Amino acid sequence: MLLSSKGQEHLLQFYDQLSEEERDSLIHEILSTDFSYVTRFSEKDTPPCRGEIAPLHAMRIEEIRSREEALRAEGLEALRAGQIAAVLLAGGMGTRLGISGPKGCFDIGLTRPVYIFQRLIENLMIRVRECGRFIRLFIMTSDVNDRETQDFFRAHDYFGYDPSFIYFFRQDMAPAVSEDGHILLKSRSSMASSPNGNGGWFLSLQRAGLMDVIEKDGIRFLNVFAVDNVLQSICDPVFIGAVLKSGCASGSKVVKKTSPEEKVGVMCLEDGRPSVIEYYEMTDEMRYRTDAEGRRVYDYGVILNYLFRVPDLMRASGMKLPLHFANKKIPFVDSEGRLVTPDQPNGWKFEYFIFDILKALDSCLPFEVEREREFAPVKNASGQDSVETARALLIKNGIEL
Ligand code: UD2
Repeated sequence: MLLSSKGQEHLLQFYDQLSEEERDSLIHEILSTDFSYVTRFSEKDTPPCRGEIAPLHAMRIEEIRSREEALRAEGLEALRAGQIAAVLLAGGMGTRLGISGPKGCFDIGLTRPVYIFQRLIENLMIRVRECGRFIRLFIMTSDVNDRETQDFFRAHDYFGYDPSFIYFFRQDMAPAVSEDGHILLKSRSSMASSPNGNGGWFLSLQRAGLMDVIEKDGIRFLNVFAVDNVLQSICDPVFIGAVLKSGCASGSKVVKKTSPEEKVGVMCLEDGRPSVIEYYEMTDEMRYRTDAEGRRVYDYGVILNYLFRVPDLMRASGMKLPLHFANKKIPFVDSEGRLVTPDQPNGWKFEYFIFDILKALDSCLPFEVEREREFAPVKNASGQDSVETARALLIKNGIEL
């Protein structure tokens, strides 16, 4: 009944051939699947229209420097009062890097092991020492890497962090579908699925029951960041102070673009609300537009380090986020039950993006940081944003590898 109303009866095509255990597991999977992704599949052909785009001014480095002491003091006070927690997004698959395990377990060291998770914890420890207390750290994993991630942290003694301040939670999974919207089977008794993108983090955190910790501790802001930036500055008191003083519901660390053509998403206003416009959505007129002082107005790219005010997230969490669709090669079993590994994209994965949450909030402070000091993403096996470029930046920042 459930399946026929969704046009997905084929999920039971091998049911008669399954063992009792496999049947139970398939039924459990079906009952715990969120079919709203499939229902929204038709949105793929009608991407939502963008609203009116306008510049959103960033707090620039010169201004930050001139107010740094006061901003730092305000941020440290909030940290010392336990009002800030960190959220590490580590549910992704690391496909571009070409590794099979969790990205955070990747070793970027040269003469000693330097794991990505280790680098992040080392950076967070700077804050712990600065504010004299451990900071709550929520780590989002997914079904594909949860066990390995948790085992890795345990095996490395949490890199010196107090484990009672670390909370792992799993992000939700989304089913993967064929070109015509049918959920693919990865085996006769299991559906193909993938993590539902980094925009689902707050719902998953709520579902994991972690709002209890947040409420009990009086945590007011969450600093959410990506696993792949090995120079990630976490719970930066100056950033926190700036967002607190601005009264904004959120903040976003940004870097000045290297050129108007750089392929990064840029902070802007959309119908008066904070938003990110992707590089491919920008016209040349936007790329080169300058203000009265000759500065380009769409010049600050997001690096995936955000501060979100908790009550505003709660208010926004009921809102429907846009769904993004990625055309991928997805292994599946055919109608004969044979596993097929396609060499061309054969289906679609669904994802929510974190920056779409910004639009559901009233305000955001873009906060400029020095790229060379805070942004060393490890995304690709070679070339731009690769292990080599990240290593070079770490060495430049005096970090031994
Ligand atoms: C991300 C941002 C982009 C820019 C860039 C800077 C999004 C959608 N894109 O691009 O705007 O800031 O970073 O480096 O925010 N993740 C999960 N679960 C998922 C998918 C991703 O936890 O289902 C995590 C992943 O582990 C990583 C982060 O999200 O920590 C970004 O991953 P990505 O590869 O999807 O985004 P990317 O690098 O294309």
